[in-house]
Amino acid sequence: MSTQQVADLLRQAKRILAVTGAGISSESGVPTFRGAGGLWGRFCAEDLATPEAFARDPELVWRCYDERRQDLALKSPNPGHTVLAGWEKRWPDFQLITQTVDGLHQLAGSKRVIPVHGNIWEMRCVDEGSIVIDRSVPLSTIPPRCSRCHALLRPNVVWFGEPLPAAAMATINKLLSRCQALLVIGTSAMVYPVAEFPLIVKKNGGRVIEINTEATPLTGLADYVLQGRAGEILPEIDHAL
Ligand code: BJW
Repeated sequence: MSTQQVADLLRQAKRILAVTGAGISSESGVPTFRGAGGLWGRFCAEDLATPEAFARDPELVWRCYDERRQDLALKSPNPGHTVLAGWEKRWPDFQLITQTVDGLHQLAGSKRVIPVHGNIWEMRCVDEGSIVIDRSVPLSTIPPRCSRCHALLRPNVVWFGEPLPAAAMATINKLLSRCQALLVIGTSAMVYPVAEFPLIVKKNGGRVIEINTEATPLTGLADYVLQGRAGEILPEIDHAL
C-alpha cells in the first residue's frame, strides 16, 4: 500500500478524522507507554495511572508526573504534528482526536484537537472540579493544592477505570458515524474506548488507514496500512496530495 493511494483516498473524502497515540510524539523524543523504552516498562500502570493509585499515594503519582512534565517542557512538535495542523486548513471538516496529553499538537498549531485523555499541563481540584493551567516545572510543592479550597489537585488526565469526557465523546460519536476516512496514527490500539473507533467507522462504511512502526491489533482490519514513522509518512502523504 502506498502513500499515493492514501493521498488519493483522502483527496476524495470530505469528512476525515485522525486519531493519534503516543507514537505521534516519539520522534519528538517523548517516550511511548508500551514496548521497548516505554513508560510502563519503567513504571507500573496500576501504581500510577488509576484513581486508586492517586488516592493511595498522591505524592508518588505527582512525582512521576512532575518528572514527565520536566522532560516534556523541553520537547517540540515534529513534522507529523505539523502536517496534521496543516490539514485543518486544507479540509474544513478535518478533526483531530488525540490520546496524547503532551500538548504538542496544540504547539504545532492544531486548533481543532480533542484531547480525549486530558492534558498534562492542566490540574483539577479533586473537590471543586475546577481546572487550572500550570506549566511550571519542576513543581514547587508536591502534591500541589487548590489555591481556593486547599484540597488536592490532580493531573487533569484520564486514568484507567475513569470515563472519557462526556461532551467530547458525544461529539466524537457523531463524527465517527459520518466519517469517510479515519487515520489511526502511532497508537497500540489496545486502550478502550479509542480502540473501538476504527471498528465504528468501518461499520458505518468509512475507510481506516493505520500508520505505525509496528503491527497492532488493528493492522489486520485496516483498509490501508503504512508501516513506518509518522513523522516521515505524514509529510509523504501531504506531498502526494
Ligand atoms: C509509532 C512511532 C512513530 C512509536 N510513528 N508509530 C473494553 C475491553 C477491555 C477493557 C476495557 C474496555 N473498555 C474499557 C476498558 C478498560 C480500559 C482499557 O482499555 N484497558 C485496556 C488496557 C484493556 N479503559 C479505560 O479504563 C478507559 N476508560 C473507560 O473506558 O471508562 C469507561 C467508564 C464509563 C463510565 C464510568 C467509568 C468508566 C480510560 C483509559 C485511560 C487511558 N489513560 C492513559 C494514561 C493517560 C494519562 C497519562 O498520560 O499519564 O492513556 S494509559 C495510556 O494508554 C495513555 C494513552 O493515551 C493510552 C494509549 O496508549 P497509546 O497512545 O496507544 O501508546 P502506546 O505506547 O500503547 O503505543 C504507541 C504506539 O506508537 C505503538 O503501537 C508503536 O508501535 C507506535 N509508534 N513510534 C508511528 N514514530
